[in-house]
Amino acid sequence: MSRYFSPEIETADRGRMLTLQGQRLRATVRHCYDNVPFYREKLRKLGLEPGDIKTVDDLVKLPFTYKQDLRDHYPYGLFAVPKNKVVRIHASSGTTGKMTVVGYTQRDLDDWAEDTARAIVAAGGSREDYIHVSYGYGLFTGGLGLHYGAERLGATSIPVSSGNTRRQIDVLRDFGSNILCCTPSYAMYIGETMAELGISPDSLNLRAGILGAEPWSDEMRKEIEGLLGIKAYDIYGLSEIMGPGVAFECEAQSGMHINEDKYIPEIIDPDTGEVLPDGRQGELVFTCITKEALPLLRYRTRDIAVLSREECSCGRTLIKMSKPMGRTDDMLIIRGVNVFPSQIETVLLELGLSPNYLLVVDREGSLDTLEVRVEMTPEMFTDAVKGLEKIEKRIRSALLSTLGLAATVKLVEPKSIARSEGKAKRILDNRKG
Ligand code: DLL
Repeated sequence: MSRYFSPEIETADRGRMLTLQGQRLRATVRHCYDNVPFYREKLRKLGLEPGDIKTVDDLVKLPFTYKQDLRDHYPYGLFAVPKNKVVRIHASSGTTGKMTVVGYTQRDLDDWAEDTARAIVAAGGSREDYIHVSYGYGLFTGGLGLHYGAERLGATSIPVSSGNTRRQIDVLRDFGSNILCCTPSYAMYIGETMAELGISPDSLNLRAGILGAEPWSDEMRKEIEGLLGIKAYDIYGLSEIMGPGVAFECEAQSGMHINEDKYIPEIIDPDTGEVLPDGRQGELVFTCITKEALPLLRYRTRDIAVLSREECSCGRTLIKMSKPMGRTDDMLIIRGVNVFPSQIETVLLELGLSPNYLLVVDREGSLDTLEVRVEMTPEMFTDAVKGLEKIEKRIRSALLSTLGLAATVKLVEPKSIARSEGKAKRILDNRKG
């Protein structure tokens, strides 16, 4: 069993990596300039020609790209190839009702499968393994992202998708799954359910988990490892850049190696945009250097992290990022679903309700819960209880269809949600770790 999926890249020396990145960056900037009017205009405004970008050091000259830019060009306006070259679409939540839509050519999908195949090998996987994929299949990138990586490696994918925990456990046990891919909170839930059912982890063949898509702590890692009898590896990614596998953890379990042959990372000061040296905490920014369908330059992830070039005991030379330590915006991740308070506000206003609301996020056992408290208008306050229940139900189903997330809804008395003199406080996050 090889320790690396792409040894020549994963252990490349710095000089070789910089040369490769430079070549690919030049080609990408040219591709963006020639095929994406948005980038052509941006570069022209800065007085830049593609030829001005020669090496990775020139990256700082390039403009940033924001989630808002994707939204402004919804759905396909930043695509750099004709429609007949796009073979797949995925999407994730945007800051308002609109989704962030991403596209892939066949070569993009091949590159992506390589990313997640590297992650599976780094978690000790090989072609002998059954890879149990419990990330959601669909517009979310988790399911299909790991799925194709497993097959690319020559392992066996088991596309269970998320939900139906009892059946997940049957499949884990009866099909002999070796590696479980899902969000850390779902891994924990599976583990707890097994304990409740009296199913010992020893009755499974599970060795590892490849867990990500939401923040999780080292304490949670220990709990999951204990409950499932596995080694739990972190995996990071975002749809705009590719999906899961932008970065992945190795046996050292101390940060995630970035697939920097495809995504050049930078850490910047989120307020000034200034690039910070390795080791400093700031906003993670990625430039895609192999993407055909949606090549993004200096994309502001809003994730706060630290980069490190310290030698890794696994032998990989790929730069490492820390676990994301927070976000520069107000995006919440609840049961793996990205949620912006502004989306909830839009739903409430569309239903003619008060924009005074509070989101209470908590964790019951291992599952995140969301309670949306909405102030009644004075007219509603005089309504009979039955009428209020109906409104709560309407809000609940509107939230479910917009966010894909079940929430508890509570109508509260007018003026009972604290007003703020500065920024409104919309979120009460009681989750720890
Ligand atoms: O969550 C892709 C993914 C799927 C990653 C499966 C890993 C496993 P999005 O839905 O676009 O894509 O959400 C991206 O999720 O900017 C982070 O804030 C957060 N995130 C992703 N992975 C991690 C992680 C997928 N390992 C956003 N730790 C990112 C903490 C994570 N946060």
